[in-house]
Amino acid sequence: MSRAGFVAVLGAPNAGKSTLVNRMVGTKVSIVTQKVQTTRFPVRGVAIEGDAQMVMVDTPGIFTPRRRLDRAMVRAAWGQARDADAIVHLVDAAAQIAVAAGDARAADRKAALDVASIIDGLKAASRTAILALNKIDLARRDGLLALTQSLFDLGAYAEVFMISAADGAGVADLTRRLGALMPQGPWFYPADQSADIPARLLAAEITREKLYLRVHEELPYAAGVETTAFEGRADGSARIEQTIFVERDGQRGILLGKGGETLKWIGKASREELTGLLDRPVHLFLHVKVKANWAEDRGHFRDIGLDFDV
Ligand SMILES: Nc1nc2c(ncn2[C@@H]2O[C@H](COP(=O)(O)OP(=O)(O)OP(=O)(O)O)[C@@H](O)[C@H]2O)c(=O)[nH]1
Ligand SMILES: [Mg+2]
Repeated sequence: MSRAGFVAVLGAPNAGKSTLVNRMVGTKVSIVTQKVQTTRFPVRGVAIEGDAQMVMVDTPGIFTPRRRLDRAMVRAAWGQARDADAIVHLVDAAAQIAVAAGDARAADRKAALDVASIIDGLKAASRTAILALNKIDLARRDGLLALTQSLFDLGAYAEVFMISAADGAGVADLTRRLGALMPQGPWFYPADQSADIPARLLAAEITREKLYLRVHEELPYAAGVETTAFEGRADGSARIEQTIFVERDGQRGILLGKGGETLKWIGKASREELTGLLDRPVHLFLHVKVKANWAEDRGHFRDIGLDFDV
């Protein structure tokens, strides 16, 4: 009898959720950057452990929302947790230890507040989760043990794993455990399928990743990417057109860069990765448009599967 189920990976922004899901799936299904709030909508990847198929659901980070988009992101993350057979609460252990030691950066302190609110949310929903302490490659052993104890004592977790999603340490143990938790039943996806994100959405995400890597401050959060055309050509290549929306004129200038070099860099990096992911030559055309309220556009929410009215 086979087993199959859904695993929601929850956590504060930047905890390493997308990195973990990509590693468990064995291929890149979700974009990763060093910036918070990279993932904007739940992304599914399929991991297999023995006779168990786990649909790994990468979720947007849970934080205190300000914009409509933030609210929809956080709501979507909790929605995935509600529907999952198992929940992994992924915590950046290095950030938590820095807070406990009193030498945290502002981002670490923010993450600690988000972790506390996630624990409250789990308890309010009467859900126990698996605690996965991530980034142990950056954490001191004594700090880790103290952190494990203090978090476990809060009563929201069934068990604890220590992992590094980046280098893979501990991930096999976690995967094995999750596999054993999946209910009996037929698999949801064919054995050779690892992702179910539509190609045009994946293409937009890859470009957004490159944008996050290249521009800073508020600009990444003020930008959205939409694939407007995606055609296979007779020679086997793909022709992709995308629009990057920004909110203000000045942001458009920064995104273009001197002589257009910033946009050129983003386009080249995205095209190169898409060529590998789609396994065919890619012609990528990027346009930048100023649209003050793109993040308030109902159609954009629909495209990325978020609920506009929350
Ligand atoms: N050193 C180290 N870095 C890690 C580890 N896991 C993830 N990272 C890094 O942490 C950063 C954030 O990783 P993501 O996977 O994008 O984090 P996320 O939780 O999906 O973030 P959001 O989508 O913004 O909520 C990236 O720079 C990763 O390379 C780890 O185990 N060790
Ligand atoms: Mg992510």
